[in-house]
Amino acid sequence: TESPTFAAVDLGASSGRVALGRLAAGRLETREVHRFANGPVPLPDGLHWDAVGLFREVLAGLRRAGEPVSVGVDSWAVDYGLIDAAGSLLGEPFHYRDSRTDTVAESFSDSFGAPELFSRNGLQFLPFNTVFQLAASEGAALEAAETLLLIPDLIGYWLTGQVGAELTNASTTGLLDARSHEWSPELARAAGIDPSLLPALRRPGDVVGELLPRVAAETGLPGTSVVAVGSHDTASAVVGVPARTPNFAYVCTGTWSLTGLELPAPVLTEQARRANFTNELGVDGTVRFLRNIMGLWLLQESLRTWGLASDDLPGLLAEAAAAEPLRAVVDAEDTRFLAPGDMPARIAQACRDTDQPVPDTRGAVVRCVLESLALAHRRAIREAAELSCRDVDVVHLVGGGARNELLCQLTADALGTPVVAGPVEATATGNLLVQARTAGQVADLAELREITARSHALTRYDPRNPSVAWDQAERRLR
Ligand code: ADP
Ligand code: LRH
Repeated sequence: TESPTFAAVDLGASSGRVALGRLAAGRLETREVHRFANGPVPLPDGLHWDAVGLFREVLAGLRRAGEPVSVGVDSWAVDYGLIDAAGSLLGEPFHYRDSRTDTVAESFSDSFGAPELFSRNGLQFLPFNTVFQLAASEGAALEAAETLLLIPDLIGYWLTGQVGAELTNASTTGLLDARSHEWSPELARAAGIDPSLLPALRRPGDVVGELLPRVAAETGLPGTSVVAVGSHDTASAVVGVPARTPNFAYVCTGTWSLTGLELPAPVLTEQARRANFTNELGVDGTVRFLRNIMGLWLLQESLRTWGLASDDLPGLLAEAAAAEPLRAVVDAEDTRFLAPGDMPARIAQACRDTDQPVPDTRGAVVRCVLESLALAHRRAIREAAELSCRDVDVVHLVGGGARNELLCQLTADALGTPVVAGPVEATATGNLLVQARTAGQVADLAELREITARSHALTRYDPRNPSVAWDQAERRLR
């Protein structure tokens, strides 16, 4: 008999896709059946996501999915839809790049006490953590709301009618207790919401439910169920890291560069808080100890500012490869780059602020972005290793950025550590393999990573030159 097929719905901040996967001879065979654009939508009251439009694309993808035994949904973290007693969505979800949290996040953190907040939720301070978004919200929607659903749980609800909160993504809200892994009613109340708004937690591998009859009819999938995966895309991406040794670091590069280590337990020390590290929950009780680096968003927004499309990327990357090395770097964790806008102008200003030459061609801007990312990867990995007393022998770079050879090489150069790039679709891979495990086809995380390593062509980048020049570049940012 044919081995069963699984369907992964992976909603990234810049694009969404539906991919199919099945195990054959110890490998995962995958096939993308649908891909669609995603991004912020400016409405009069702020930046939103087009959640209903995304759901339409999910249905379109599932229509092309053959007959999968299950579907798993993952997406970016922190954002949510509010549902009323009748089950209706109360407005399009806000986008995490919306500015309404700009001042509220800091004042909330100050009045709660930043050390106290970190000791409870273990999270890095990012202005868009759900806890801050809720503290910044007011008005009718929040008052009418019965249930808060994170984006993958909202899609899961529309597919099955079942409500719940998958644990890995719940851990990004700032409302989950880092030790007990339960919702914290105190944090919910501090954010100004009734704790009953937060639905029951579910774990990766749990069955969410059967497709609603209308959805089953629409997609032609009568016998398919939805299975909870690591619904935070970064949780699934780290599952999809093809590590074969324990001393690995990862860089999940897409819109963001999520950079750090997988640990068995959170690091909740004052040093970790000061270094602004986060402890997000992964599959099988693992912890993602990492920092959010602005990532390829810097490049995406530069392209948008120049009126260029992703087809223009290869040409620009060739210009960047030919540009002068380490002429100027910026701090790729600076929140000045968070909101949509004229990224080349912001980069130029950041260079002036640090007495560096302003990149004067597009190739130079792209080079500056990639070197700044490489430098930020280096800083995050070195600090994560130090704060958790671990060694790092290899860096796995996964996600869309694994297609960027210059970024991979620069990351290896900056760190002085080999980089293994791929898979590009680590998130979909992690999503599919967790479903395969629920179906009884895979045992543990180690086996699942072995399957990933066997299934993908990976590229190794060895560090080229001594890292003195990178040490100097780093000092320019201090
Ligand atoms: P997300 O999941 O956050 O939407 P992805 O993992 O899909 O992001 O990565 C998107 C990024 O991948 C793009 O911003 C782009 O920089 C990079 N990328 C995509 N295709 C290529 C390519 N052919 N060469 C280099 N980089 C690429
Ligand atoms: C990446 C990601 C990241 C979050 C951000 C909001 O897509 O999930 O892990 O911090 O989006």
